Amino acid sequence: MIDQSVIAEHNAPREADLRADYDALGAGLARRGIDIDAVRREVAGYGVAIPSWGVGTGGTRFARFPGPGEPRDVFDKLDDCGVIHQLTRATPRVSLHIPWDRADPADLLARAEATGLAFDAMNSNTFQDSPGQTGSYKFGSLSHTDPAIRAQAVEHNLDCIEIGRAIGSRALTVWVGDGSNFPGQVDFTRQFDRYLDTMRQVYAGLPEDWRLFTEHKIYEPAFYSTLVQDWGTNYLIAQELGERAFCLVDLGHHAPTVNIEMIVSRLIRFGKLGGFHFNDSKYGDDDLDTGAIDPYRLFLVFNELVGAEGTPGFDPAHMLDQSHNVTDPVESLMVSAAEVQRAYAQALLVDRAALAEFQEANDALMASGALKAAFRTDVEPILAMARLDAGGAIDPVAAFRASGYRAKVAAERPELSGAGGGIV
Ligand SMILES: [Mn+2]
Repeated sequence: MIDQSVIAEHNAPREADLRADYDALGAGLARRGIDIDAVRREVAGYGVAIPSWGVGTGGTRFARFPGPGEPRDVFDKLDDCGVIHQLTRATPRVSLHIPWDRADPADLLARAEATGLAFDAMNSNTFQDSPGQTGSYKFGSLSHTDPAIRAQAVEHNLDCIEIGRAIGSRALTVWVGDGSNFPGQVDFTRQFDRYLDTMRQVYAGLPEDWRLFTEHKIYEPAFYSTLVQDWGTNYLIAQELGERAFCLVDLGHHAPTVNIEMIVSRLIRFGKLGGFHFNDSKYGDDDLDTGAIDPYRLFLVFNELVGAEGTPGFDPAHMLDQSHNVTDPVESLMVSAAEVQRAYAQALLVDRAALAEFQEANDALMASGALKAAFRTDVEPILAMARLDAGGAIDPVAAFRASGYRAKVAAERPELSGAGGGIV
């Protein structure tokens, strides 16, 4: 962890300017009937989970270029996640991935406590073979033609639940790579029926206070057909499984022109929005940093979420899920957490009464303008003030660079080939 005095030293010369910027923004928002302190309190209470695999350098199908001081195991990952939360105060939970993060639950809890973190959803992995595994997932997992391999995949998911129970997790996220590469390779209906049957067994093993999230993805690793390819199939699964089954929306898992905020709205309307994997994309499942390509789309997603606040049972989980190939993962995750907070803060500024009036009057120009007025507002002083109040850094990346943390862990962590990366 970073010594708190480093953060105080970083904040001291920046605080007066921040307070001046915050007061100026507050005066402008007050003229719009918005209380800046109320927005700041909402932002301060908002958290987005970090995926454990995100703190390692990602990679592509072609290569992976590891950076210095990469985490060697789940405990190093928790340390990095702890630093991200220490500086941003926006990432209080970590999402583990089994088997990559398998460890004694008591040790996991101890390190989480030491780093000030809690555990978010568990993620199962039946898209690759693990050492010691009997049957191969080359031709699928939960939907495999071989009942023994399907049973093995079910058992793995139940194992993830057991580990999660021991460390205080309350959800299981299931994403499978099952699909096909050739027309005719699989029977769509029989494959889906096999998946529904195995997922019913996983659902039956879910503790009463847990939720099950299924994640759709349009393509990859299968390139002709994918078993859970879109939100429609995902919704059917959640409907079939039961009331504790929900759909997880990964922003990158759609065709480039798909209207994701509208999918979010539909899932909210029918009580099946489980949560998000935030990232950004230009072409496909690019896993670029959240808000790096299309921050307006991220804002429009949050506009739907803020609009739905107060809906009974509405409690989506929020997590980052991205791959860092050319940046320091800790820096990318800090910036991305702020991008999610920024979209949330901007969505809180939307004049919803005025927007509803414009919609009723079919005033398209003014309705669009109501959204743009919120999106154009620079809310950075609100985010920075929320961080400062909570003991975080006014500028997390600058504070991280000043801390020397990366050089320190680079000296302590010998490079391990093949560790860390993963794109889900
Ligand atoms: Mn994902």
